[in-house]
Amino acid sequence: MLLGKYWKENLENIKRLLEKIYSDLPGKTIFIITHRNADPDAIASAIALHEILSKVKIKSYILLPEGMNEISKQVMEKLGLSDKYRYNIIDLRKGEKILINTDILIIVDTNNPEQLGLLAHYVFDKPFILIDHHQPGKLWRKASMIISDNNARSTSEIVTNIALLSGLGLPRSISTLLLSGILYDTRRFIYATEKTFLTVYRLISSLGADYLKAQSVLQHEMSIPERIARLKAAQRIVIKKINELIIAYSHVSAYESSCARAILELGADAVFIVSRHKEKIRIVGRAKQSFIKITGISLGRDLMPYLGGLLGGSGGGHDTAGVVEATAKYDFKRIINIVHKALEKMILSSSKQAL
Ligand SMILES: [Mn+2]
Repeated sequence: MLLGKYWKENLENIKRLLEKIYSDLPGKTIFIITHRNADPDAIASAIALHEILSKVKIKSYILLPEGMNEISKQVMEKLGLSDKYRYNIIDLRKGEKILINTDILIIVDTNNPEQLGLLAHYVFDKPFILIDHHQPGKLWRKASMIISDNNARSTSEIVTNIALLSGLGLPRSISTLLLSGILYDTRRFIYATEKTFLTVYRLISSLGADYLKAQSVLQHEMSIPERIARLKAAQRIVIKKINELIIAYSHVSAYESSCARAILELGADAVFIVSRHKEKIRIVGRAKQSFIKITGISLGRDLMPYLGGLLGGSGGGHDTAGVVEATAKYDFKRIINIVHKALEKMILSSSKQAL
């Protein structure tokens, strides 16, 4: 079998799971639980498992602590699944007592109870099966069965292999949903392993997943105001250079981070978007990874806190993304001069600079 060498390590576990499903679970009610704010990988894994269970007449419900995220809602809607699963998916905002009504839980795509939101303190009261691709976490110690896989980069891959091994098949839309889950967690295959591709091959050829559809349902659709903000930001760009680095400045009144991403995409090494929010000004900064490498300057650690001090506010963030909020007067030209001078000084005095 094509996947032979990869399946071996996990084959026995999946077989045990299927045996358990066939022998112990009929007649019982199962809750499938994902992490809070469920992403497409979590949702896809839960729904595919629900389908596999229902094929052998096992009743299950999907419990979502604090609902699903925006992209999951879009994926479900576009695959025409939102209505279909309306009665099987429980969006849990309160009422963790619901767990009393179950015999066994299946927890997917989660390694720590903290990620279960308001169910965190209740899951240990019931036996549970864990199906997950993350590093071993606190849930591992209490799980009555663990289906994991070092070569899987998403839970959807593991569930695909469960579906393949069960020989039960899946509806085309659910196979496509699983493929969206894999695409989402691997960031369109950036983090894929050799096994990911083999699993996807089987998901498409044996289970009928539609690759183009799985891609398109993940596509973020921008609203008209967001697109206009991006175009305006592009129109107002002020370009400056520090040696070989291109620094762009612009101003908009909303969608600052989306505008910043767009301008990086256009070719800037770093970008700063200035906006006014009532009495305050905000500067959203974004830089390419290469900018951090060349300059040794982290926006969140070095530049933004410094600018926050200069402008009478505060700043912070991560290496490539930072923000300053301050009470300074809104004057675009003056602000970009302050930012640029500070940046220039930092870059030119940075010991790591290799310009
Ligand atoms: Mn995942």
